[in-house]
Amino acid sequence: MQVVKYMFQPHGDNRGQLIALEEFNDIPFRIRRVYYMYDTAEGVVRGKHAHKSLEQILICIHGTCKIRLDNGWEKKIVNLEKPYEGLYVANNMWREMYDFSPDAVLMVLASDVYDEKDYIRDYDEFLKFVKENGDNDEN
Ligand code: T46
Repeated sequence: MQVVKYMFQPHGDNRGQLIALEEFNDIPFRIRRVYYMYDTAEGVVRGKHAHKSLEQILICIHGTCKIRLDNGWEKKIVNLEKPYEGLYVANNMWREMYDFSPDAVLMVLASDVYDEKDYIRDYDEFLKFVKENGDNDEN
């Protein structure tokens, strides 16, 4: 499983840093939704689901957190620690977000609007789905 991390270009000057993200230039899909989570309680694990078709980029714009990715064959842990790095999370990928620092703000750019029907929230159902839908360890 390849972990795809984007390193965004900061536009820095003596006032500080600015990052601009444009769909199809910096982000590989049309951005149809932005959401973010903050004030995450200690010890919490969020996510614990996959999406059938949604693609996302996760950016920890403040603080730090960890992301566990699982494509049904392999698991990887990714640290998000910088506001200029974005983790691409494809569809058919189980994700868990955890170890949030108290000041963490995790922002997500999503390729579609919110749709509960796109979620797979049961791990066994996820394994069945990826195995039936022809995904393999190249993901
Ligand atoms: C994902 C990970 C990285 C909405 O009303 N609209 C939205 O766009 C979202 C994302 C959530 N909600 C509501 C649904 C729930 O009542 O907000 C509540 C918390 O959502 P959820 O439990 O799904 O949050 P996470 O952190 O477990 O997962 C979220 C995304 O849902 C998911 O797509 O990939 O972040």
